[in-house]
Amino acid sequence: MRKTVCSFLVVVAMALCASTVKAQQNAKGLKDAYAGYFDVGVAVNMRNIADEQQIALIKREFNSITAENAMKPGSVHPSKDRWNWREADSVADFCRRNGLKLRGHCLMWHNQIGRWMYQDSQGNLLSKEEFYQNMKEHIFTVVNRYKDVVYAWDVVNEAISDGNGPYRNTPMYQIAGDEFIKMAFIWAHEADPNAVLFYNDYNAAIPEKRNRIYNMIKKLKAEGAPIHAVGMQGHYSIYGPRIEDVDVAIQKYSELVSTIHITELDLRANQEMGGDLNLSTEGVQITPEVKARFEKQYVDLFKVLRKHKQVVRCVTFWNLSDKDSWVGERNYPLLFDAKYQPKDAYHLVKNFNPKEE
Ligand code: 9MR
Repeated sequence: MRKTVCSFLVVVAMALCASTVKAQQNAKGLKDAYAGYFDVGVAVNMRNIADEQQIALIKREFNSITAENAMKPGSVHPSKDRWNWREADSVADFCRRNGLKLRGHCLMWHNQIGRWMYQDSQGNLLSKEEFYQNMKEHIFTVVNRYKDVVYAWDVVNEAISDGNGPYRNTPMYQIAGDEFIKMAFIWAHEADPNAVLFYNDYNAAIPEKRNRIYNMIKKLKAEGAPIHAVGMQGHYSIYGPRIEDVDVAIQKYSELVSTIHITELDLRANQEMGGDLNLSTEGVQITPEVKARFEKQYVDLFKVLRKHKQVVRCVTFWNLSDKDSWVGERNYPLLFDAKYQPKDAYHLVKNFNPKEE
């Protein structure tokens, strides 16, 4: 009898132990699975950091934050003499409170930027001197305000053209040519010599655009621009880019910089790629075939990112769940579904086997 009770207790103890181990494993997030590789980040909106359950999810899974919109020039500096810090401050405070790293996004972009930065009230382009004065003041003020918590800045976003290149023909480019890109880096570096400074763009793995980005960084570095790092945004699709192109792009950029981040990762279920705002948010049917492609693309991508762990230091998902995604939940883009539940792809990305690599 005593023997039977003992065996029973041993079995119960083992079961409890196994379930604790399982619970521990389950409790571990992406950031823990990737601890020996790179940080895993997420772009947040204001709702994400106000809702207790979403906060818990963020803290469990991620160790780096990007403000999806709150720190952009148009948000913090809508007109020359107006600053609007409320949302940017709440993201910064969220990171301070929770000991999370914060990537600053972004200092100069042709989108979500007040026109006052580069044109007068009649719509004429400003002189280079006036534009530079505005840009310098903007960069110094923002970088100084978040110096204690922002460790990396996307200094210039999307300055390379998608079509006839090499540069995107923005008003800022029309005023100052590529010198404005160099000056943005110089001033960001002056404002915070410790910040890691990024050039950030989408479709950065597509060979043509990759070469343009590569040549621009090489040229501007030679002219003295402190470009420390490349942000490859992501905004991929289940059909592309080819993982070999991601692999080659990382190798190429590593010739110029020692740090690469995937800054805005999501995978659309349709054929579109990139960060262009004119893209549709049309979804497709998530058939078993689409789901399988989605999982394979994530698995293959993370495999190549792990291979480059010496240089890839952070991978940030662009939004917390499909519900938050700028490409729409019908595009099925992230590892958490519209109910904030992990998809099968989440487990596949998380539970990789390091021995197989
Ligand atoms: O996700 C962002 C979306 O909420 C905004 O409406 C949009 C327009 O400014 O910007 C989105 O984020 C962009 C990022 O800042 C830069 N790369 C492209 C992203 C998708 O457009």
